[in-house]
Formats: sequence, C-alpha cells, structure tokens
Amino acid sequence: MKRSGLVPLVLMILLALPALAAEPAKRTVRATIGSDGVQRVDVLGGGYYFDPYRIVVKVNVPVELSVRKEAGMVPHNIAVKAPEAGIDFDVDMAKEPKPVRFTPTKTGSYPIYCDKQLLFFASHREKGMEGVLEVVE
Ligand SMILES: [Cu+2]
Repeated sequence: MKRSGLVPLVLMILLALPALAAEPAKRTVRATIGSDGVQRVDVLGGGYYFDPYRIVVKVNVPVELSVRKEAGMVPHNIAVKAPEAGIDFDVDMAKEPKPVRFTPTKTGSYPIYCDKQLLFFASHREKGMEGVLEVVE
C-alpha cells in the first residue's frame, strides 16, 4: 500500500510547476506629468520581466524613466530603438535608480527589451524580458 500515496504527491507537484514558472503580472502604467512638465515612470527589470510591462506616455512631452534592476548578480539593460520617434537608448541597469530621458515625437507602439545573453543561452528578451512603450496623443 506504499504506492497509494505517491499518485496524489506526483499530481500535486505537476500542478505546482506552472505556478513556479509564472511571470509577474503584466501591468500597464500611464506616465504622470509632473509640475515641471516631465512625465515620469519607475521601471524595475529582472529575470525575466519589466515591471510595468506596458508604459503609456504622451507624444511631444519629455519623459524621464527611473530604471533599476532587482538584486542579484545577473546583469540587465533596458533598450528602446525607435530613432524615427525620437527614442533611442540602451542603458545598463543597476540596483540604484538611473534616469533615462527622451521626448517621443511620434505615436505608436515600440518594443522595450533587455538584450543581455549568457554565452549560447537564450537572450533575456527571448526569455520574456520585454515590454511595450506606447506613445499616444
Ligand atoms: Cu536582462
């Protein structure tokens, strides 16, 4: 009768696996415009996500993202390559917040990503470390 307890145990482990692999909730944050006319958003990066996932900003208004990474040895960066929209940066993130400044000049959706990669392993972006910068009227 030893085996009878094994099936529920295996089932419990199988049911728990997806929860362990779950990403943090994909939040959307709309930038708040300060009294100085700058729209600001705090961004946290880690293995393998950006929080918020989706950042909404107004076109033709200066943006300042305050970016930092979670604790740990794994390096992360944050990049948006959309020079046609006035957005072109690639910044290494640290545990201390760093400002990233730009002024979006064109509405649209632009990918945010981390392009770090260890040797031949999948890049962080491939592992899900990406987000969306949405520039609206
Ligand atoms: Cu990364």
